[in-house]
Amino acid sequence: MSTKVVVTVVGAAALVTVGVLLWRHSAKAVHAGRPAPASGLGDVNGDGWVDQTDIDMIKEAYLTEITLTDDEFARADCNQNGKIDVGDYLLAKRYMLGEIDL
Ligand SMILES: [Ca+2]
Ligand SMILES: [Ca+2]
Repeated sequence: MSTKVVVTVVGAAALVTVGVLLWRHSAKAVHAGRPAPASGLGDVNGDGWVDQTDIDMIKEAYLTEITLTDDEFARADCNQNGKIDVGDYLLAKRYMLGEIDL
Protein backbone atom coordinates (compact mmCIF):
# COMPACT_ATOMS: atom_id res chain seq x y z
CA MET A 1 0.00 0.00 0.00
CA SER A 2 1.49 3.31 -1.03
CA THR A 3 1.81 6.23 1.36
CA LYS A 4 -0.74 8.15 -0.70
CA VAL A 5 -3.34 5.38 -0.32
CA VAL A 6 -2.69 5.10 3.44
CA VAL A 7 -3.10 8.86 3.90
CA THR A 8 -6.35 8.78 1.91
CA VAL A 9 -7.75 5.86 3.94
CA VAL A 10 -6.79 7.45 7.26
CA GLY A 11 -8.26 10.76 6.12
CA ALA A 12 -11.54 9.11 5.10
CA ALA A 13 -11.74 7.26 8.43
CA ALA A 14 -11.17 10.52 10.30
CA LEU A 15 -13.95 12.22 8.33
CA VAL A 16 -16.37 9.37 9.05
CA THR A 17 -15.49 9.53 12.76
CA VAL A 18 -16.07 13.28 12.91
CA GLY A 19 -19.35 12.83 11.01
CA VAL A 20 -20.58 10.16 13.42
CA LEU A 21 -19.63 12.29 16.44
CA LEU A 22 -21.47 15.31 15.02
CA TRP A 23 -24.52 13.17 14.21
CA ARG A 24 -24.62 11.68 17.71
CA HIS A 25 -24.25 15.14 19.25
CA SER A 26 -27.08 16.60 17.18
CA ALA A 27 -29.32 13.57 17.83
CA LYS A 28 -28.77 14.09 21.56
CA ALA A 29 -29.63 17.78 21.26
CA VAL A 30 -32.92 16.99 19.52
CA HIS A 31 -34.00 14.82 22.46
CA ALA A 32 -32.96 17.29 25.17
CA GLY A 33 -35.86 17.51 27.56
CA ARG A 34 -37.58 15.62 30.33
CA PRO A 35 -40.53 13.22 30.20
CA ALA A 36 -43.75 15.06 31.02
CA PRO A 37 -45.14 14.78 34.57
CA ALA A 38 -48.38 12.81 35.15
CA SER A 39 -50.22 16.13 35.40
CA GLY A 40 -49.10 17.00 31.87
CA LEU A 41 -48.09 20.45 33.11
CA GLY A 42 -45.35 22.00 31.03
CA ASP A 43 -45.88 19.64 28.09
CA VAL A 44 -47.71 22.31 26.11
CA ASN A 45 -47.72 20.49 22.77
CA GLY A 46 -48.67 17.17 24.42
CA ASP A 47 -45.86 15.06 22.91
CA GLY A 48 -44.94 13.48 26.24
CA TRP A 49 -41.85 15.64 26.80
CA VAL A 50 -41.18 18.99 28.40
CA ASP A 51 -38.55 20.51 26.17
CA GLN A 52 -37.49 23.79 24.60
CA THR A 53 -40.43 23.67 22.18
CA ASP A 54 -42.86 23.82 25.12
CA ILE A 55 -40.85 26.58 26.81
CA ASP A 56 -40.92 28.59 23.58
CA MET A 57 -44.70 28.07 23.26
CA ILE A 58 -45.24 29.43 26.78
CA LYS A 59 -43.07 32.45 25.97
CA GLU A 60 -44.85 33.07 22.66
CA ALA A 61 -48.27 32.70 24.29
CA TYR A 62 -47.26 35.17 27.01
CA LEU A 63 -46.09 37.61 24.33
CA THR A 64 -49.40 36.94 22.47
CA GLU A 65 -47.47 35.82 19.40
CA ILE A 66 -49.46 32.56 19.33
CA THR A 67 -52.86 31.48 20.62
CA LEU A 68 -53.05 28.20 22.53
CA THR A 69 -55.90 25.71 22.33
CA ASP A 70 -57.78 25.06 25.58
CA ASP A 71 -55.77 21.85 26.17
CA GLU A 72 -52.45 23.57 25.41
CA PHE A 73 -53.40 26.44 27.72
CA ALA A 74 -54.21 24.04 30.57
CA ARG A 75 -50.81 22.34 30.19
CA ALA A 76 -48.97 25.68 29.83
CA ASP A 77 -50.53 27.15 32.98
CA CYS A 78 -47.97 25.47 35.25
CA ASN A 79 -48.81 27.58 38.32
CA GLN A 80 -52.53 27.11 37.59
CA ASN A 81 -53.53 30.72 38.11
CA GLY A 82 -55.69 30.88 34.98
CA LYS A 83 -53.29 32.91 32.86
CA ILE A 84 -50.03 32.41 31.01
CA ASP A 85 -47.29 34.39 32.68
CA VAL A 86 -43.60 34.47 33.48
CA GLY A 87 -44.18 32.12 36.41
CA ASP A 88 -45.32 29.39 34.01
CA TYR A 89 -42.24 29.95 31.87
CA LEU A 90 -39.93 29.64 34.88
CA LEU A 91 -41.69 26.57 36.29
CA ALA A 92 -41.60 24.73 32.95
CA LYS A 93 -37.96 25.65 32.44
CA ARG A 94 -36.98 24.54 35.95
CA TYR A 95 -38.92 21.29 35.47
CA MET A 96 -37.15 20.63 32.18
CA LEU A 97 -33.79 21.20 33.88
CA GLY A 98 -34.69 18.74 36.66
CA GLU A 99 -34.71 21.40 39.37
CA ILE A 100 -38.36 20.87 40.41
CA ASP A 101 -41.29 18.50 39.88
CA LEU A 102 -44.69 19.54 38.60
CA1 LIG B 1 -43.77 18.73 24.75
CA1 LIG C 1 -50.10 30.67 34.98
